[in-house]
Amino acid sequence: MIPEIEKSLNDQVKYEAKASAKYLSMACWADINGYNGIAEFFYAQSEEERVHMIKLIKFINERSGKAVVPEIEKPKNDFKSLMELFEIFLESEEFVTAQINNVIFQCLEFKDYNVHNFMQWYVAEQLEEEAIARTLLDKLKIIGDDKSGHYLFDRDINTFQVAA
Ligand code: OFO
Repeated sequence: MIPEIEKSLNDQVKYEAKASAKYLSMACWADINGYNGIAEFFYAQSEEERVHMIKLIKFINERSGKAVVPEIEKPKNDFKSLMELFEIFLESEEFVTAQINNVIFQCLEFKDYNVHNFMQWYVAEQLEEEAIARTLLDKLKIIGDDKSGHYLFDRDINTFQVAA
């Protein structure tokens, strides 16, 4: 495996691990503040990010690279509001998308079409996740500070259909 690409993929492992830890922390906050639907949503998101991380790790190792399990700092665990929670969610997804785009760009520079092909799965996944994050934030903006709106948002969050 091209060393520069191996380094970028290992960086990506770290971003997925960080996203997983961040969403787990967000799930905990939601759980202890009575938002059970939102907690379930972020527990599931956290799990998904872990799956993304493992998929990268296996790919690196199978291609004669060396995957590095990253050290992760403690994520933020207190949030001012649901709005802040979902703003962080969208920012986090946008950040990951930008990093994936960098990897894709690098693959083209090095003419590494194998990794380029592998990364297409992440491109599609990010498209979907960003769409979900944007839709949820838009809904919260409509709801504003309305408590019964928050109640319904929490109740229904796992049933929203989002077209990416
Ligand atoms: Fe890993 O899918 Fe979002 O960040």
